[in-house]
Amino acid sequence: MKKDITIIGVPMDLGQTRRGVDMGPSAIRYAGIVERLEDINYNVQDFGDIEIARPGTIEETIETNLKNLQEVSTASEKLADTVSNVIQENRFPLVLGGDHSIAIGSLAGIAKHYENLGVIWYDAHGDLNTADTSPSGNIHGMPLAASLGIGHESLTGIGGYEQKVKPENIVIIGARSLDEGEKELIKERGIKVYTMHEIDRIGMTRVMEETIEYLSKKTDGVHLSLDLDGLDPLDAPGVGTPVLGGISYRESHLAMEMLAESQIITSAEFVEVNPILDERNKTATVAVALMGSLFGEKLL
Ligand code: B3U
Ligand code: MN
Ligand code: MN
Repeated sequence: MKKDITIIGVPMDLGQTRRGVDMGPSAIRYAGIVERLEDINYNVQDFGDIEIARPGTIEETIETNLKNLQEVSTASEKLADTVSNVIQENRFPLVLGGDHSIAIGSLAGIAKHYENLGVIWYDAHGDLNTADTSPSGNIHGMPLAASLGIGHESLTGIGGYEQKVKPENIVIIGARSLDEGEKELIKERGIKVYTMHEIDRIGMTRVMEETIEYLSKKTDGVHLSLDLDGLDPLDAPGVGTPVLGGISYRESHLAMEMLAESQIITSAEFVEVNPILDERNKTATVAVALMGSLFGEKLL
């Protein structure tokens, strides 16, 4: 069954320090996401953008090294409510970032609708930092930890509950830049990770077969959180923290096509598109093409 889709833009750039990622939702719309999905016969509604405060407009009352904590936390609550309403209406939420801190709000809104939500974290990074382990204080390096219930309470408590996802329901794909604290957390909690080493070694086909098998056995819904920096910077140059040696455009298409075939994905977000750092909107165009495949576009 094809669900109707609601697109939610989140022009968030407060989770990191490079300007421009707030224009991600516009760039993705400009690259034709609505038409692309309508062409494969979806009913698509564009909710528009969640309102994001400008830095410094919300008074910081909390003592912390986390940058823009209160703005990020306020926006996350709004996003959580919006996403939750979309699911309530029996529509598929497709969230467009914005930096990856928005996943805190997405997951807070989504997870309350599932007993056992699975998460595929497609990313060069683990995003498993906390205030204590973060080298940067940037909240976009923390959303997966926050969603596990680890970190500052202003991030872990979004939506009024702590643990959005269980460690055994997470699969990270594409990791190649993990901080020491993140590596420890991965081992300690037993989070499944396919680093670039495994992708090179066993190939994307097997990585996705295993991921789908692992998650479909024990979850009742799966959220895809796709950070464009999971891809190689040659294919997706418009991201804030590019890391060499990433997943190719072709491997990513294959991954999306296999997810489409499996029908396990129940919500998705595409984040970190930064048109200011991009080459002629290439990264947004790649994002749109991947969304096409995720929603079942066929080559033949
Ligand atoms: N792990 C580093 C860098 C980083 C995380 N996510 C992105 N970059 N995009 C940090 O700052 O937490
Ligand atoms: Mn990320
Ligand atoms: Mn990343």
